[in-house]
Amino acid sequence: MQSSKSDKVFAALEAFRIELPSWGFANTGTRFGKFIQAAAATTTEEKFSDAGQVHLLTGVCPTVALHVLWDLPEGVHTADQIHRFANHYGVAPGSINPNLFQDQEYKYGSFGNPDEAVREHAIRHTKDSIAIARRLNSRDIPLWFADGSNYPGTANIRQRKQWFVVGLQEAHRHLSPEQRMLIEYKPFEPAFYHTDIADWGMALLLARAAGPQAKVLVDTGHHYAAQNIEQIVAWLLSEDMLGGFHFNDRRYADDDLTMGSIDPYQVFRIFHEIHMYEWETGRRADIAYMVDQSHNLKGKIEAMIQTVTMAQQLFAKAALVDLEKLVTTQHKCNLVDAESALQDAFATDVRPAIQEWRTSKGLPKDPLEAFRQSGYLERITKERAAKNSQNVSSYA
Ligand code: RM4
Ligand code: MN
Ligand code: MN
Repeated sequence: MQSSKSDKVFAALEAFRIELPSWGFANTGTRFGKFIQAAAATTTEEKFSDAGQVHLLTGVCPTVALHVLWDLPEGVHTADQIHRFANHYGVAPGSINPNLFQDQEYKYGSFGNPDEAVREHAIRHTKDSIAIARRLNSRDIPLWFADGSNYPGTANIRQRKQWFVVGLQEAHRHLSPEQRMLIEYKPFEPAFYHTDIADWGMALLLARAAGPQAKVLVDTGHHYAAQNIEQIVAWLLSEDMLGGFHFNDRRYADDDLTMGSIDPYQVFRIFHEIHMYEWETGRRADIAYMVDQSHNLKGKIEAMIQTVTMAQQLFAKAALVDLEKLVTTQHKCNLVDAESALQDAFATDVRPAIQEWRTSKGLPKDPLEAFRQSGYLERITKERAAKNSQNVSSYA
């Protein structure tokens, strides 16, 4: 690879960090049941330990996203313990995710529930989560709502929208100046007729209504199959409203598969829009890159290393687009050459340059191989097998 290209790859990798989800290391499944892995993390401490391994080997995952109900069951009282895990395992707490979907009272919604007491409960939990985030020096509070309805006529859509505005404004007032609220959207599931925040436009309107520290979170699995996600990204960037990503890949629905496993060109195109925005504006896009995946069949740590490696490759490839050429050819409507600017970058093998970068950082060239050699998996399998064998094997 020419040195100008490998310089670009190096610069891209220097700028790229990606957050791991604590829940990606635990036993998860589908609504039909869970497949138990003997090595899966059974406690928050084990999740930190596993995330720490991925960071140790890749060097680009310094933070781990936490889900309040699953990782901080005692709320803010668990914060000191989290600090200890962070120090011990070398990964800091990242985004703090309130859980507004699992309690029984959320059967008919959280912020959009017709029952005022439930709405208040949901808002309180969100404020508590903001307080936890403050204690943990976490900046971002992603909000994903399962709210919606299953049958036409059963929910007052406009009324619920208004309740969302009120709830989000109330929560926004509790943010510290440096904190952000990231509003996630999803068009279907668990609600199958209407979802209260179904798409990026709804999330954008609600974020604007909530206040200046609210931005939109794009979860790549939360779109209809043919949707042009990079266009959404470009629009959110131009509106200064793109707060972050939850990366995962999908073929049919919100499949939570490994990033880039089905359609790596889609992720490349998203990264290209970001690089192009930064190049044109001279401004660094302030975006939180996060993984939101659940690996039901693959080994969890291996799948996470694979994800991070793929993310680096696609981010680096996108940095190789010849933007001068692209802009000129776009201007002249030279379609074939403009398209080729993307295709040439995508076709470039950036793996050798990434390996060089890793070596320059004292990191293993091949993090997956290094993980397999490390003995970590064998150790945790022994330590956790008994605990995991007691785990529930079904949701029924
Ligand atoms: C949802 C959504 C949220 C995540 C939960 C676990 O589908 O993507 O971001 O917090 O799953
Ligand atoms: Mn998500
Ligand atoms: Mn999801």
